[in-house]
Amino acid sequence: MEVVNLLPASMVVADMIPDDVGTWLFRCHVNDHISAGMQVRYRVTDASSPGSGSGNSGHASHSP
Ligand SMILES: [Cu+2]
Repeated sequence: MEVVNLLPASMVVADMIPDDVGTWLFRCHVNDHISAGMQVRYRVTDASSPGSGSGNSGHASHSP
């Protein structure tokens, strides 16, 4: 599942298990929300690879 639909004033908790390393984008698909900053990049690293332990992470929330 790549997209979760939310109605105004609703929320969902979604667990994500990455299947590839890299920098990924997490964002809302509502243009006004994107303009307001509701998007974040996050980095998935290979925990078994030396020196890859500290990647960027982000936190985003959705509100009406
Ligand atoms: Cu939004």
